[in-house]
Amino acid sequence: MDGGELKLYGMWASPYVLRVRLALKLKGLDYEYVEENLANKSAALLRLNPVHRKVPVLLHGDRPIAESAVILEYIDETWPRRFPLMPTDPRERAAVRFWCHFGSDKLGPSVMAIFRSTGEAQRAAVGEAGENLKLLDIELSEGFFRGRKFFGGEKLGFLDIVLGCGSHWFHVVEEMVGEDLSEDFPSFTRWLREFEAQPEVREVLPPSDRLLDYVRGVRQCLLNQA
Ligand SMILES: N[C@@H](CCC(=O)N[C@@H](CS)C(=O)NCC(=O)O)C(=O)O
Repeated sequence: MDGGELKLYGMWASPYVLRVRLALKLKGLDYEYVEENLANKSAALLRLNPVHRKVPVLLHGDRPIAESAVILEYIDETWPRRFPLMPTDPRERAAVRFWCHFGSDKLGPSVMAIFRSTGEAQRAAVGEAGENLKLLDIELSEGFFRGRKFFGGEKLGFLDIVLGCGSHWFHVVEEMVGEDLSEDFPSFTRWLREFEAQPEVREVLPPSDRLLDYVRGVRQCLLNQA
């Protein structure tokens, strides 16, 4: 492997770790996987990511890289000819980066707020997450990426990985609020179905019942802390 062996420090339910696993899978790169206990982080993780102390961390030879979007860019730039993830056109790259930021600054936090709340506050959080999801739905049907199967075109691309690896939590939200939300977001739902049907995605996604149990446990901890 160019520049040394790859080792990924992760946690099975983390959507950020999933991004890296999917990118490595699409690129056909082998790596050693180290499952972290986030309640008792290893000395190696704390040494490799002293700033954020979070997973994922990718170790390439003796070089640690942290922050999932940074890791994806690193992987794509280091192995550019295997399944390219970032488009080459500057306008399209800007659109990809814009919606990546939207995912981490607006959509993700609004979905997390659903898990942290109950009753009236939870209904408000579902409303806000719904508004954000509608923006993404409109982008898919009318925006820069309209008419495409994936954000990346006919194949998965950088933005599909970034948004898709958190989007399977959509089903967890549906389960939690007890509603089928697919009709409210038709373009998003179509894209998500295509994403989840990809063989590489199916290989890395955790089973939804295991994820649901995990989210219920995390939600209980968050509510106990509130
Ligand atoms: N912005 C980071 C977020 C990573 C993140 O939040 N990781 C969580 C797991 S999903 C974590 O390691 N949490 C441990 C902690 O907060 O102590 C990225 O994109 O990699």
